[in-house]
Order: sequence, then C-alpha cells, then structure tokens
Amino acid sequence: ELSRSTLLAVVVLLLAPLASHCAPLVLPLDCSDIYNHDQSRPSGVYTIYPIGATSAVQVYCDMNSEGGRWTVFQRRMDGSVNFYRPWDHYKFGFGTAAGEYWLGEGSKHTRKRYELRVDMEDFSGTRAFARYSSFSIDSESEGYRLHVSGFSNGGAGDALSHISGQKFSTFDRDQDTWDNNCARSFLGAFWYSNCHSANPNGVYRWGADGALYAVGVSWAPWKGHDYSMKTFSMKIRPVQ
Ligand SMILES: [Ca+2]
Repeated sequence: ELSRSTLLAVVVLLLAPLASHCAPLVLPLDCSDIYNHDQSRPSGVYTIYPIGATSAVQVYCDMNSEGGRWTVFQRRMDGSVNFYRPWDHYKFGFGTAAGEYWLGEGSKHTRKRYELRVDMEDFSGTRAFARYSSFSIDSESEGYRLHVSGFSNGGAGDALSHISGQKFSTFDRDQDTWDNNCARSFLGAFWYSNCHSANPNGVYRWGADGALYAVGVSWAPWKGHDYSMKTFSMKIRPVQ
C-alpha cells in the first residue's frame, strides 16, 4: 500500500511540470506568444494584450509566412475600410481584424525587439515582400518616429530604409519634411518625408490607375507610384 501511494506521488510529481506547461496562456502580448504556446494554431483572428490586461485588442495573426508568429498591424484587402483618417484614429486603431484594419500605435510599444515583414499582391496574383530585421516606433511624444533597418528582398524592393527616423503624419498632424502636407496630397497617413516611396494607407484602387498621382496603396520599388495593390499587409514579430 505504501509503495503504491509512493508511486502515485512520483507520477504526480513527474506530470506536474507538464500540466503547468499546458496551462492556458492568459495574456499573450502578440501573435508570437500565441504561436509559441500552441504551434498548431492557424492564421486568423486572435485577441492579444500588447500592454497589459486592460489592452485587449483583436488582430490577425499570420502563422504561415517564414515560420509564422507575425502580428499584423496594417492590412488592406478589398477597399472596405476608409484609411484617410485623422491622428487619433491611427493612435487608437480602426477597422476589423478579420478584414482591413490599422492596429493602434499604442499597441506596438511592448518591450520586445521586433522585425518587420511587408507583404503585397497585385491583381494578377503575383506576390512579393520586403523584410527588415529591426523595427520600432517611438512614443507619441516623439511623433511615432519610425526606426527600420536590415532590409532583405523578397522581390518587392526597399521603400522604407530611407525613411527611418521619420515621424508619422496624418492630414491633421503634418510631421513630414515637405513644405506642403503629404497626407493631404496623397490621401493617406504614413511616415511621409518628401513625400513617399510607399503609401500603404492610401486610397484602395483596383490596380494600375494614374488618374490621381500616387494616391493608391502603392510600393514604388516594385510597381511604381500608380499601381495600387490587391492585398497589402505589414506585420511584426519578436527577434529570437
Ligand atoms: Ca509638411
């Protein structure tokens, strides 16, 4: 009888670490936490808590590209959401995680070091991407200044390295380096300089369209200023 209860105790002790390992992950900071907890989770909409328990927000997790774990913070796919919006909308986020959206800037300030991937697809179904091994955004008091470096080419070319250090601009908060207002002139919101080589938050248009110069969802190194992508997404994951 004694040896039996001893055996039971040993089994319990052996299983305890496994049980705690399988405990529910309460507050994932990002899609990487969700993936690392359960690597069978597919791409889709999940709830994350970027800056703690009161910061729940829904995002789309890309669990497929280059090993997955990507937290999507910007997504265009059908033109259903208007991205020509003021500063506070970009601060707090808008749209829906199952469709088109922008994740609020405040949700990107975890203490992790991140890399960035930018995915795009044209209307013939051809895909390309750009990856950056380092990505961060400063606080609002610093104008959401962008830091991006370590480009590697997935066919799209580099439209961001030269704007590292640039502040974010919306039509109602011009922080670009142009005499005029880039956001107003190109109908988007971005880390505009003088003005852009990419306009991910521009007007959704259906492919090649030069009626209004450079206002589409463009990535100039790949398709020029007057081609608007079918799908476009920007996503981050912690550097391991
Ligand atoms: Ca300006």
